[in-house]
Amino acid sequence: MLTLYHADTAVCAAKVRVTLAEKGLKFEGRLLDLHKGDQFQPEYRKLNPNAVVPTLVDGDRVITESTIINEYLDEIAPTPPLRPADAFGRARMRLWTKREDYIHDAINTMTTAIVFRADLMTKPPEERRKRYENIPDPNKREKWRQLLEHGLDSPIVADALSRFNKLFRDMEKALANGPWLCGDAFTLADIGFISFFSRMGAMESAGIWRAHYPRVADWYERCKARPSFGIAITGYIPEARAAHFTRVSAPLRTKVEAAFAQAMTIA
Ligand SMILES: N[C@@H](CCC(=O)N[C@@H](CS)C(=O)NCC(=O)O)C(=O)O
Repeated sequence: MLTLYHADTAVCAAKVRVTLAEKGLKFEGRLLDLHKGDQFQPEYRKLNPNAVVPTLVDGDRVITESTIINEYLDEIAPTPPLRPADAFGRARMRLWTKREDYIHDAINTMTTAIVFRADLMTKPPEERRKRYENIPDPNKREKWRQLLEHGLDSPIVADALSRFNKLFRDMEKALANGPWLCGDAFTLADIGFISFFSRMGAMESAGIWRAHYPRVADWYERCKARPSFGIAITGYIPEARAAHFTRVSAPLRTKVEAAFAQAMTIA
């Protein structure tokens, strides 16, 4: 039996749920509340020393890192295949999946600057500090501190938007050759980015690709049309949370779009 430690709206956990849904694999879910700090509990950190989700447990085997978990799932349950059959195809796919952590960091930047910041600025400074002071990685901790202080005006945000622009530009080029990032077949390369787009959409920021990258916009519509999108992504986002994301993000939409346009000029 597969057990997945995950969180409802966490984009990295959603990446793995999409793979599980595409393969029709059953799993036992253990939901963590990241806002309450379940990820920092010593029992969980024995499984995942980085104090993040997801973690997959397969019998007595513990696997961390969503990109690696996705390849593991494709190996233990090869049908339908989510990797190209040939070595060169898999190498090309991994050029996409290798970028996932780098782009995830940008997603985390935007979510922290837009939503987490709005949530935490209403709380006393000690409570705000508590949200990030247990993060094991000192760079990540410092990033949180700066984003809570400066929000969208932080240079970390400009860097995140520039990462998106480069990704969209490369995707736009690749999608001239077929409906999916590796051509005709839907693969782990596509899966790796879907929940990131969903998060940006939930933060009212879909305009940053819709306005400039039409093939990317069509690709995302195709991803949303797959049953796995509803099962693994929207099916886990509580309505109140989605409404909260919209409420907090809508007033910042123009600012995000202007900052993205600026990032396009320097990328
Ligand atoms: N590279 C890791 C990143 C995992 C990650 O950062 N997960 C986030 C949620 S998407 C998390 O658990 N954050 C914990 C926190 O916010 O303290 C992966 O792909 O599994």
